[in-house]
Amino acid sequence: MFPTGFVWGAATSAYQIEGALTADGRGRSIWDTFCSQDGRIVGGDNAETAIDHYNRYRDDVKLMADLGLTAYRFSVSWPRIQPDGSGAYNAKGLDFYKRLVDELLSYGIDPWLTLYHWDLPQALEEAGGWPSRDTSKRFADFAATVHAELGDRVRHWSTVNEPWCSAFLGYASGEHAPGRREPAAALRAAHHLNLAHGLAVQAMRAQNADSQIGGCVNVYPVTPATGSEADQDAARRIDGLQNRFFLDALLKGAYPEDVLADLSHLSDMEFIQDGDLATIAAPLDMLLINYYSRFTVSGAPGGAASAAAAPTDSGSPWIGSEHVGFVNGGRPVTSMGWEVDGSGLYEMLRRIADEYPRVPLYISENGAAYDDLIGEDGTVHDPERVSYIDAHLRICHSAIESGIPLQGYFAWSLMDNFEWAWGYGKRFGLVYVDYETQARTMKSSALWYADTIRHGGLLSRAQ
Ligand code: IFM
Repeated sequence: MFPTGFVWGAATSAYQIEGALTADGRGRSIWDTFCSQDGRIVGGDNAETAIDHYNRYRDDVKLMADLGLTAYRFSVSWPRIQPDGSGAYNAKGLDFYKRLVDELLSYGIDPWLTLYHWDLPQALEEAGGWPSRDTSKRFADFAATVHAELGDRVRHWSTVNEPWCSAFLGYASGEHAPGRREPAAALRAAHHLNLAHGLAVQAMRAQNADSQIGGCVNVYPVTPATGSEADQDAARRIDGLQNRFFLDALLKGAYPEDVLADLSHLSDMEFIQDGDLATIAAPLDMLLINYYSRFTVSGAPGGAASAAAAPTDSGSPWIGSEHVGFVNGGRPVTSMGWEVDGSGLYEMLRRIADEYPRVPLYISENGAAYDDLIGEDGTVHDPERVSYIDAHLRICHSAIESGIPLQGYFAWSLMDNFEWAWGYGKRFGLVYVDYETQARTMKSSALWYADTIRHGGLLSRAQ
């Protein structure tokens, strides 16, 4: 049994589900541009319709109520609310989120709002994008406006979802929008995403001390493939870029010295200005943790190829450590090629609770893609997903028992959706979506999750 008050949620993001990219005055985002370029998205997919949540949000909220969710984590689309990323706001865009939130509240579902899940207004990219410091300031203004408009009905706020992905997949490997391959720019982007987080926290705090505000990081435990010096150095480097660059900044107010040294050939770091780190480390009410898998790495020359390679032609996101190989650790994998390893979740929770004490923790994303099929009887049987979530929830339970301040869990994702460069080929949902008809069908994992929530804990071990 989980403690009373444990948050049982599911998560989505605007660009992956809404569609309606030109409706009601929405501006253009970097992902609209990226999807229109050849070779960027598997199968040439795009998010013009996605799963039509913009028009079907009432039915989708009803599904959440049927599942018994106590909370729903979603993001707002910046270009829907502020089409050019600066200047005029679009009342119709804001109204959509007000209607969505009111619908959630009418079922007693707590809205958890993420301000940025990767859909930067295209106009801001044209002005320099995240490598430009001004984008952080634009984001703080945007955060203040959304918070002023929705702060009366939304209590839980998070700033930037997975800044690692925006910075390093967007500006180093080019696997994500805007598709740039400029390592030095990616480093600036990473700092400005952190700064954007800090400035937004300040702006929201100044308006309402009751809001619960957090940052959101995607963490991976990193294991050296062998005990060799080269492999251990590879693990230190990847852990530094993936985990410590963001955790240390947000929670300790410092960048790790070894990571700055690894990157010193790229920049003199002049973009890190006095006071930035104090801004970034503004006290948080909660830390949102996205967890999927573990990395095993090798630093040997000619090391193994990535175990989770990008779907399209792209460079390395691991700036300064491009030589590191990602090795198959021999565990079962999901259809993303990601290794299933619940013990890594415990490892990261323990480490975060010990190194950065006193911050309440939430798993804000956890889940798995599998090749789900709808049967002739209209059901979707996804035992691997049940077993994945069951195993990770058991880890969450042990973490709580061992004193880690973990207070909630959000499955990724509520529904199948647009999986970025992978298009629609990867299904993460608890709910199956038929992309032709937009029909929603609860998979067996959804029914299992609903039972778990109803019970307040895990029943017998999932098969
Ligand atoms: O779909 C993504 C989500 O947008 C961010 N976190 C990881 C998920 C699965 O790749």
